[in-house]
Amino acid sequence: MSSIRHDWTREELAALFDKPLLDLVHQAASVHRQHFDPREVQISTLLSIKTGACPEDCAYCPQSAHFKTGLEVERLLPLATVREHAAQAKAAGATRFCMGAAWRSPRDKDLDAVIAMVEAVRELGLETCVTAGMLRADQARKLADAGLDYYNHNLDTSPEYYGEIISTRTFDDRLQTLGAVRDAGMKVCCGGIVGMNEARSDRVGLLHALATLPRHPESVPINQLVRVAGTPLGDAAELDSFEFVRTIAVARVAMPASVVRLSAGREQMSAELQALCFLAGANSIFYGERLLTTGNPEVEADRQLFERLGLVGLGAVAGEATVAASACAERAERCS
Ligand code: SAM
Ligand code: DTB
Ligand code: SF4
Repeated sequence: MSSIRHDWTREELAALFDKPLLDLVHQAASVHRQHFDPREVQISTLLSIKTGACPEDCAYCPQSAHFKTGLEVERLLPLATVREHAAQAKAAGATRFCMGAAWRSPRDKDLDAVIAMVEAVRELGLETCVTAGMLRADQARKLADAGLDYYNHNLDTSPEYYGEIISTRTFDDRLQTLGAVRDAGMKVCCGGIVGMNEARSDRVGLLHALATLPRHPESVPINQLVRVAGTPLGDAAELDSFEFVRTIAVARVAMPASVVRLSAGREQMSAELQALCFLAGANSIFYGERLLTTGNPEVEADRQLFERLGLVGLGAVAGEATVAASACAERAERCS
C-alpha cells in the first residue's frame, strides 16, 4: 500500500509530471488500485443556490460582478426548490449534493438559510457539500453542527500564479478558511483549475500546496477551465489534453487516499479522454446537465459512458436508479 506523505517536494512532483505519459498513468493506476476499487466512481450533483453578482474578481468566473458575461443573477433559492433538486439528484443516482453560492463569504443570515438547506438535504439521505466562499471559525462550526459533510474551497492555482487570477482575496485567506473547516471537523473538498494559461510549474505548485497540507483534502476537484466569453480568461489557450491527464495522475500519486474529481470541463472531453482520466486515478464526477452556471454532459450520455467503461456509482444500491443500472446490479451481486 503506497504511504500517505505530506512531505512531497516540488522537485518530486515535477519529476512525476516529466515522466513518459504511459509510465505516469501506469504508476497512478497502480496507486489508485491500492486504495480504491477502480470501477467505483463517486457521483455528486451541483446546484447554484445563489447565482452571479459576486464582488470577487476571479478571472475565470462567469459569476463575478466585475465582468459582463450576460449571466442572469438569481437570489438565494427557496428551501423547497433546493429540496426538490436534491430529491431529483438522489433519484438519478447521486450520493452527494453540492450547493454553491456566489458570495465572497456568507452573511450570518445567509448562513442560517444554508443551514436549513443542509438539514433538508441530509433528511433525504444524501451527503452534503457547500461552497460559499470564505468562512470564519464560528461559521464553520455552525455548519459542522448542522451536519454538513464537506466544505468546498479551492486553492485554484499555485501561490505564485494566484495573484494573476484573483486580487480580491489572497492565497493565505484561502488557507485560513480551509483551516477553519478542518478545525470544525468537516471534510475538506479542495482542488483547483488548470488551463488558465498557467505554466506546468504552477500545476506542480497547486498540487504541492494541496499534498503538503497537514491532512490531504478528502476530495480533490481538478477542474479544466470552462472558458466563458466576457471573463478575462474567455480566450485562454487550450490546454493539451494529455497535460490534463498528467495533472490527474500526479494528484492521484501525491494524494493516494483522496477522491480525485474529474470536475468541470467534461462537456468538452471525449469519452476516450475521460476514460484515460479514470485510468489515471480520477474517481468522482459531477453528474447532471449543469455545473453551477455552465453545462455538463447529458445524464444519458454519462449513463452510457459508465456502461461502456464498466464503471459504477459509489454507494449505488440495487433497486435504486443509478447511472448504470446494469453495472449497479452486478456490483450488488459482488457485494452480497
Ligand atoms: N464563491 C465561492 C468560492 O469561490 O469559493 C463558491 C463558488 S465558486 C464558483 C467554486 C469554484 O468553482 C471556484 O473556486 C473555481 O475553482 C470553480 N470555477 C468557477 N468558475 C470556473 C470555470 N469557469 N471553470 C472551471 N472552474 C470554475
Ligand atoms: C469545483 O471545484 N468545481 C465546481 C464546484 N467545485 C463548486 C464548480 C465548477 C464551476 C464551473 C463553472 C460554472 O458552472 O459556473
Ligand atoms: Fe465569486 Fe466564487 Fe466566482 Fe470567485 S469563484 S467570482 S468568489 S463565485
